[in-house]
Amino acid sequence: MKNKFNYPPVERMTRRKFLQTTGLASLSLSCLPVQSAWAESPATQRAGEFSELNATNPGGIDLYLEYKDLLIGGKPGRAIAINGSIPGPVIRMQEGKEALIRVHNRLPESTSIHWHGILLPFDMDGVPGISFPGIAAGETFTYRYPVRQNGTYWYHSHTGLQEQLGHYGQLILEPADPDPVEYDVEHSIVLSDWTFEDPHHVLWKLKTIEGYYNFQRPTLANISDQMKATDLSALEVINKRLAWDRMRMDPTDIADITGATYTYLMNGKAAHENPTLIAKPGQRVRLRIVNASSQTYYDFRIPGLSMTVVNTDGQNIKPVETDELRIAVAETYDVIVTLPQNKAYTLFAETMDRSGFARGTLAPRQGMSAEVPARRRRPMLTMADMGMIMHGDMEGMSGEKDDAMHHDMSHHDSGNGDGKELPTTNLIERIKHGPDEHGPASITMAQTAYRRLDYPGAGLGEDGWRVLTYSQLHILKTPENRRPPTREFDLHLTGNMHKFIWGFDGKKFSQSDMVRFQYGERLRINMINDTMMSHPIHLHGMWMDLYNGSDDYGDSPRKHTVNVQPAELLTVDITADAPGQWAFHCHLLYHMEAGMFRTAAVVRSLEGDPIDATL
Ligand SMILES: [Cu+2]
Repeated sequence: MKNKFNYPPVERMTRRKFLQTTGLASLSLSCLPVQSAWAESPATQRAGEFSELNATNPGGIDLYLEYKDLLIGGKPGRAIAINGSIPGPVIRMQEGKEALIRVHNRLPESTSIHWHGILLPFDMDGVPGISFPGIAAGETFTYRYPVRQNGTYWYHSHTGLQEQLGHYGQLILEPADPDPVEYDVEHSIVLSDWTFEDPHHVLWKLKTIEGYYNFQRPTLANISDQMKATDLSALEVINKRLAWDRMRMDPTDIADITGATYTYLMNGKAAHENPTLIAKPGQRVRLRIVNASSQTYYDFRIPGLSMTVVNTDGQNIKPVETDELRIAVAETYDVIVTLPQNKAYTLFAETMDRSGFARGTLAPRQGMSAEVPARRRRPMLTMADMGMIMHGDMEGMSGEKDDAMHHDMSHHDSGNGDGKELPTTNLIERIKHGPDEHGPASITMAQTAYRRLDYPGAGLGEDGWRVLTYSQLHILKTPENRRPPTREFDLHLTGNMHKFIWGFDGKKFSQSDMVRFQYGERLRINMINDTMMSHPIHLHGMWMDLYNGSDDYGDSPRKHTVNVQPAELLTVDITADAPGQWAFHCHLLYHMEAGMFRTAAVVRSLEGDPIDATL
């Protein structure tokens, strides 16, 4: 058997070696921007000055896409602006009406807009090569579709790496019925990440130089830091590191792109620009938070204020009070907060890897600010994050049956139409990681994936305040036609972070077939994260009902994007009610680009071609 932990000696290059070979060692990394020839002019507009449009008003709206020089965090950068700004305008739509959007492509290249989380005819979904050919340079494409839902969503490019350049904005769909969420004022919070490097250069470095942006690796010098943080002796720390090394994993690989290149933005503004949202004391303030980042998870909190979470991914949930929430890339959360007094509060969005933060202020008037909290320690992944559960490590797992451990990993389609319903509760608690046939693209992390809905995530939950978990999400009103699934399959999230190959079931998109959903069926997907990174998995066109471990299956939340944590087994159920073909992918932009992507075709029979929904 091939030693799965041995790489061919070629291709792998450490950062140090890269710097030596290229003679760049003496240059600071920030000296590689693409816009160096560009000179700042006083007339240059600042990023973050965006407008608001209503796409269901008579006549519809026009969006103009162009490259534009903007001041981003005060520094000149070349962005893809929508109607002159990054983020693009906030677009409102009224449920029950028809949205009409003319997109004018003034870029010298093809582009697209995908309406994230919106149920629509598949040829309006905006994914080049799947829904339509894309919008060629100089062309105008008209999107027109009925608005059949409400809530907070967003839109973005689905072409190449354009999203990294600012091609995104917030969508707000106003409900046709009275909104069950009561509020006096509302504000958009669009979180994102920005790099002054060419995103293609970023991707090239990720593929070529192991851990390029990870400057937080353990070194001999910081052994004492780790001892302090973990209460371990020096010997234990060293042993731990040796164990990690044997597995070719790095416990600090929380994010593959970090503050080394990223400027973190809230509403297009860097932390020092302090974007300020206005609310009077006593008002119920609805914050619509979207993570429009390419690659960055945020941990969001407002020190001194508790937040009531009322909506996620556009869906109203039973209100749950919390102090902090992790927002995966492409997720949305709406929270209600109230200023108790006439003072300012910091909107603090710390990156999951703690390499930076976005920040703003919620205050009764402009010009106020509050203390900005210190960044916390960089989290270390645990052995549990690697699926290395030792006996007795996990509370409540000791009574587990051994057969669960040896659950059959092969696809177990039970077929459709045999009337057999799958259980809705008491799902298997853990499962073995993928078989070795996942091939060279998969660094198999032996052993186990398990349900982690109660786990707030690496680096969270030990600060003495409440942190939201998926197990706390319960839908406010059970959707109609929610029924037990009749077919299921396993989907392994696989990757090799050292080679920057990402895929499903060990295959990149280019090597893979379509995933087939049978029209009308109720389908279960067990996602098994074989990697040590979190992946936000997004399905276009259809909801994923998240199995949240609740006894009342009817109140599971439904999501367009689910965060699958390291070594997690996470189950979703889908009603395949949307004819056509749809994208199904990891929403980390560079993972998607590296191959963590599938086409999900809704078919009449599982062997057949996609239903031609345009007829
Ligand atoms: Cu991913």
